[in-house]
Amino acid sequence: MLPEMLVNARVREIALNREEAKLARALAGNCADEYVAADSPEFLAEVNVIAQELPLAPRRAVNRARLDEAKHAVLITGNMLRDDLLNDTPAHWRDPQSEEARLSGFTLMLWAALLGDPIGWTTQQDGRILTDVLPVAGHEQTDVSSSSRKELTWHTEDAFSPYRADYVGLYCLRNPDLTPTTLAAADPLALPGWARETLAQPRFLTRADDAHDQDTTRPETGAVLTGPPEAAVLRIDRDCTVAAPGDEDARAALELIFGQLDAGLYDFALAPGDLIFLDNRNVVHGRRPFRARYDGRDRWLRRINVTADLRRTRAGRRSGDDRRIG
Ligand SMILES: O=C(O)CCC(=O)C(=O)O
Ligand SMILES: [Fe+2]
Repeated sequence: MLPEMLVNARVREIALNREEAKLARALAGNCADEYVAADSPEFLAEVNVIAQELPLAPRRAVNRARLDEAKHAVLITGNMLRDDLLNDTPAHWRDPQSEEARLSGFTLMLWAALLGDPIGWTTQQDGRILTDVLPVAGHEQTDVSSSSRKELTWHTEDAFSPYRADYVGLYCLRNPDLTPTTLAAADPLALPGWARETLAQPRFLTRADDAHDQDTTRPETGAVLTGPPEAAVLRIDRDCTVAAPGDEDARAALELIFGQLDAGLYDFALAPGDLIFLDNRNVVHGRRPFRARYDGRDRWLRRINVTADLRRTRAGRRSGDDRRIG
């Protein structure tokens, strides 16, 4: 992360020193030796305990950030990566990966375990918990994370679901053009009172975005802006959220919050070794367009969804309330 890109004080940066980065890498390496995969059930059953062996100072800092209800993101910089061992950026997220990429998955899981538990979707990237964000040939103009030429429009991750993640973790392995991720938070007090009240009521429909297999999904009804003004909670997708049919006030209020988030969208470029946990309650996020090269050096992020309350997530799945959670 370049210092001049620290554009928003609400992104809480934790810079690892060399010693801390070495310790974290060694811990991830031990895990990679012992467990078959970073998202294997055996590792997931242990990761919250093992993560307590991460260095103390950054672990404390993550915990302070966790308790900050108004943060936009937690950023951990200085993670040790060996680009020379990564091999080519895969052409597709299904392709096999290098040992170094496998190790990076453990690194991401370990830091994530300080914020909650990872979850995946049976309808996304073949049900994987640890997913990859990389450009795929033929997807350039689509609305999924493997797009490139088209802006990935801002969204709450999986806004359609009451069981969406509390954090989206992105670990940057490569970003040759420093293509920015985008973020925006709401400012409820800058909206008229009637709009604030309308947005807090279940008068909006959000369909699942195209990253999900569409056959099992249905639109969900909900509010789009709730909680106290100083820590407002968003549930909104620029492309997938609409007002309930015939509800003119809801439509007008939605236009206002769309406009506010459009205007407030700011860039945040991840550099290799940066690991960011976007607060999926407080901010929407997206990605600026870029030109993929397909030369093995393309932008590559590893991604996980993290829930702060796994019991609630599991209860939702058991009740059949949400069949998409894996
Ligand atoms: O590529 C990025 O920076 C963000 C992609 C994104 O929205 C996601 O992976 O959920
Ligand atoms: Fe996203």
